[in-house]
Amino acid sequence: MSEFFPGVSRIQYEGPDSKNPLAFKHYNADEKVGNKTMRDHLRFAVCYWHTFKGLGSDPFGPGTIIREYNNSSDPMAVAEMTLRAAFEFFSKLGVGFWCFHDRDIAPEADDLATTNERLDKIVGLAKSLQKQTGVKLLWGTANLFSHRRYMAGAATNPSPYVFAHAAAQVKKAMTVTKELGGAGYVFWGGREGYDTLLNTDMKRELDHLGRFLNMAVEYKQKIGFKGQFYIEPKPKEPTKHQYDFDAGACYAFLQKYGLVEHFKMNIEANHATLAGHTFQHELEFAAANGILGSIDANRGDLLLGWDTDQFPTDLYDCTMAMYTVLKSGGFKTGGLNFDAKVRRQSIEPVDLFHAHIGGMDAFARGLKIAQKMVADKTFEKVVKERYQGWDTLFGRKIERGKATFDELEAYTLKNGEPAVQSGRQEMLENILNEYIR
Ligand code: XUL
Ligand code: CO
Repeated sequence: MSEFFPGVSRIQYEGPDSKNPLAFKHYNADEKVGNKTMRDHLRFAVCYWHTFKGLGSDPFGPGTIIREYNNSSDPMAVAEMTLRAAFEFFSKLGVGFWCFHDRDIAPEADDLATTNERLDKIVGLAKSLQKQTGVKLLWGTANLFSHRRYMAGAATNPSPYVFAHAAAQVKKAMTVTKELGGAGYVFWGGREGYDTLLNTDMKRELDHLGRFLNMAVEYKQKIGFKGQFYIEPKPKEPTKHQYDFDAGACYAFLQKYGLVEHFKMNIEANHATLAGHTFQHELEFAAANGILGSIDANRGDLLLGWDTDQFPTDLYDCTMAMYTVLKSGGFKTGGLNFDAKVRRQSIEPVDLFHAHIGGMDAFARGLKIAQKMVADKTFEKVVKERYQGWDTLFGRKIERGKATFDELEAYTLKNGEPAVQSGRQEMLENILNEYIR
């Protein structure tokens, strides 16, 4: 069978001195960092939608990228060639996982039954390619936002018939994710939000979204799908105001609708920054609440303010993200999925390799630096010391809920003004700079 990436062979680790753009300088899959290999720490995944279906279109013009595997007028032939190209890419890059939306891998037909038949055909091929290459599915999901029926949302659509269509689609997407041995299933809100309150019943829409996700949990149990459910926060785009705004909003939503035990978060870097948070803030919030599951690895352009989905190259971001991941015990079912796309002018297939190699190297460096920070306990000691008052009998009594306002008033009246301490921020930032080099 002919190759889709003929000029590229399996990407090798050549070390930090290599000048070869098609080699890893830092990601050495079998090298141990702490007690696990880099491969097992980082669990890299390639996303299907940007890497194989994205052709560089933007609001001002159509795609700029021409791919050989699109060279047919038969959409199923294109789907099959694209899947073969994708598995060639995964193998040459040496990633362990991939992620997809149902409609990325198989084209939608005029009716749901035919669409499902098409999906089954491609899933059959995906199953055999997974077996041949050893590449596994990190998570699957459904595209509930591209078709015009979903213009007013899927689960939050004013029409129950659109809700029903979305339910049927998710049912099928979960079934094929299970069939492919997926380690997870993602719910990203798509168009679950609103553009104007003049035509929106917010309470009803939120209740419907809660109902929809509970129905998904019921179906998961029915078919015995053991993968992890994730919710992926995003504050805006495509709607002006998405209900899954950030990790905090999602956590409150999951609690209200009795879903917390069934979901973890899939945190995306660029979604965090769109919400006015740092990437690490969102990860830390999720970790603090025991719901950090997986990551969509990318970065935004802070001067632009939309979801630019660029490949991650910022060492501070990668380091601090891995610091939180390591402190919270590492990935279990999740991993680092490159939900990122090459720029519109990066029109050659080799650009896809450069992009992923750069992202993998950046996270490998982040992992190694973060592991050293964890092992040295430098920042951990500072934090512990800063809160040491809470480890005294006095502090513990408050934490355990055994103190009252009356007692605390009496203590303060007797002991006077509490001592204050420096936060040492500048010193700590300097120490961090010593790690990142
Ligand atoms: C959209 C986004 C999605 C989800 C999967 O911004 O991130 O691709 O990751 O639906
Ligand atoms: Co994403």
